[in-house]
Amino acid sequence: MHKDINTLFDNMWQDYVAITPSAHKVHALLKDEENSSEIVNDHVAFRTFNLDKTSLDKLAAHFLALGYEEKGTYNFEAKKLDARHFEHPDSTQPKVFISQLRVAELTEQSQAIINKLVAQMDADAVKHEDFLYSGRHWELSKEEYEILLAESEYASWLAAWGFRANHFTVSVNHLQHIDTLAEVNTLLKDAGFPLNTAGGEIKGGEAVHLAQSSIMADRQVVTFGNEEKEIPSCFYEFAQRYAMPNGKLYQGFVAESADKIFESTNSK
Ligand code: OOG
Ligand code: NI
Repeated sequence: MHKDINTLFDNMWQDYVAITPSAHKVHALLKDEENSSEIVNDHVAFRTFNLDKTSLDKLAAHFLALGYEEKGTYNFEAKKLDARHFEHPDSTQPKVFISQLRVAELTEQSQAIINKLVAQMDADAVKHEDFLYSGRHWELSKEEYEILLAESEYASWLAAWGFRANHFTVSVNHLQHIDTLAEVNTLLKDAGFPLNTAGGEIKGGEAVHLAQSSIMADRQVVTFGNEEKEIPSCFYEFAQRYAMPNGKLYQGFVAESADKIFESTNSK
């Protein structure tokens, strides 16, 4: 059981920045612009396989135990994913987006690889306090990685990186000196960070009550057996939320935009 939300998110952040040096650099850039040390996190996202040992429900249990509630469900037909998002009654806490790959919809070859990976996990690993920042629980060869990559970028990312936040998200609403997501994007581009341009630099907008952008994932060298390969790790996202007709800020996600945010871990 997690002691508290802050400790959990601190641990997830440490694990994330260790393989996402750009997140530290973007933090420094924004803190400089803002003359402030506080950057508010809008949400984190997790990826998993929809198998018994690793299901979305089992990841979600960690957040439900901390008082989070399920709020929205999403389906990504082409990417073969289901997702849900969770909010805490204390709206200052970050939201959580968890997706899962519908493994049975992949080719027999990819299914066999994924089943072999998950078979190496302890049955109750998913319940451990450190699971949400525990990374990979299996041996994976470069060949297996490449077979998965050819069929599903998502499957290959998850096989290589395992269980950890795949992004944190700057809440643009909470920035004091920067008003819009477009301004954030200009700052990022001027500083040399490559934006994810799938579906445009800004995904969504005021009409859907959520505008999002992200930088492409950093690249890190990963060990596969006795081989090494540089592959995409994690990325940083930026979100601006707008009020709904009832005056409240929209707290959900937008499937069409999310579909493109997933591509921040593509190799290009
Ligand atoms: C999640 C992508 C969706 C969002 O904010 O729409 C998402 C992922 O890349 O795993 O986080
Ligand atoms: Ni996101």
